[in-house]
Amino acid sequence: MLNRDTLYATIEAARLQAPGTGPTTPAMGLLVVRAQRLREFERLFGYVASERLQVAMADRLEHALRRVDSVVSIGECAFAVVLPQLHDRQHAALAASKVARLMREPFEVLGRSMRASITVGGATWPEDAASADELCQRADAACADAVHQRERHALSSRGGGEAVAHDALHDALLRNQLQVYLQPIHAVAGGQLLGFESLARWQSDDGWIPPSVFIAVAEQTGLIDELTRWSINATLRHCADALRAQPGLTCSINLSPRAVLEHGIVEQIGSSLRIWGVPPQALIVEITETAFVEDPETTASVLGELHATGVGIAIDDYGTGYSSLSYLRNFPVTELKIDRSFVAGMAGNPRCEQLVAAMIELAHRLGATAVAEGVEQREELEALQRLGCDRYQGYYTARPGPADDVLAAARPALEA
Ligand code: G
Ligand code: MN
Repeated sequence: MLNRDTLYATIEAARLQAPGTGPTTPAMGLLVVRAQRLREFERLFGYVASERLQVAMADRLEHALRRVDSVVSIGECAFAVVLPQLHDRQHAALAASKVARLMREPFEVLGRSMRASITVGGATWPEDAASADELCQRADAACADAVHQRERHALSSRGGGEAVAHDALHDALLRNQLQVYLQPIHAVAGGQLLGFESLARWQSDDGWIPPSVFIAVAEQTGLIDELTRWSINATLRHCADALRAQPGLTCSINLSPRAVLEHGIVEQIGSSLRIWGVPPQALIVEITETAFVEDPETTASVLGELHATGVGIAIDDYGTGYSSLSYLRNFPVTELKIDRSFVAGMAGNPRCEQLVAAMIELAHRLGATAVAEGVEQREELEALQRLGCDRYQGYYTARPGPADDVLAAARPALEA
């Protein structure tokens, strides 16, 4: 009995229950649960046994799942499980792993305890698929992948498969699909160009992949050192020209918390600076406060070494992380980058303006520069002028763009 219509109707119903949050948040998921090597099982235990196994599997699934989930039979000892209202992809991965674990337990069939080899594949909507049919295909393909990789469960590799993601990113690095975008940074008072922040962008064959995604992939798959090396070299190559035109400019680069912990990062930055003829004082390394969570001692000591070579150290997205002031105690920060949420909040919320004022003062008392991120409106810039902020960047003045274009557009300012 193939209940394809029932299954599609159940999937459609679950899609409508979707909480409908951000574009990367899966709204629902589908698991395909299949007993493998059924013929072998039947040879061992008889035909009746596989019929009973089918019933026992259904029973176990029904008991394991949430009330909102539904189980639909899709074949011999094969089921689809529709999971509405997922929080995120991890939620689907947890469900797949839980079901796979439960299916490993022996089944009581015909008075005997027997084990079956059962694999679970999962896919999420809208990440992996645009239709019920595609979702089923993806989950089924993930189930086949699991068998192939000798795993008990797998999620569709389109959204999160590490091996696939690793290969794609590696390939992108080789094929120069990654690009440096630059966003100009200006003086709050006077408005002159002071430097650029470098942002990595990846236009894959399937479209733009957000940095949050590919940086996470790089960190998870061990490509972070390669990505960092690429990013430093590509950035410095672009900045070297601009710096020749205006020696006082700075060039800011984002380092992921993991990249800071990679062996030899200080030497690597030093050698890239020499290769491109960029003085260390022109480079600012940006890290988020989260960098101090995983391994605060090593992070602080690496950044201390880097600072000793003359490179500036900025705390990025300041005020949103696990803000603790303790790491600032012994740490040579040269720049605080006030997160754009505070900047955007200033207009409607006087407390935001007070917080921005306090962050600017904190920066100054530490001998650091205060930089406002994400300035989108004239009123925000005016408030920053009143508050004595040093530098700003944001859509109000300039969006990030391909390095060559941004530098070409800045040429008159540079030569002025
Ligand atoms: O974490 P970090 O501050 O490095 O993030 C920089 C990101 O912020 C970039 O992806 C950039 O495109 C984005 N960005 C830069 N300026 C603005 C802005 O004015 N508004 C918004 N919403 N985003 C911005
Ligand atoms: Mn940044």
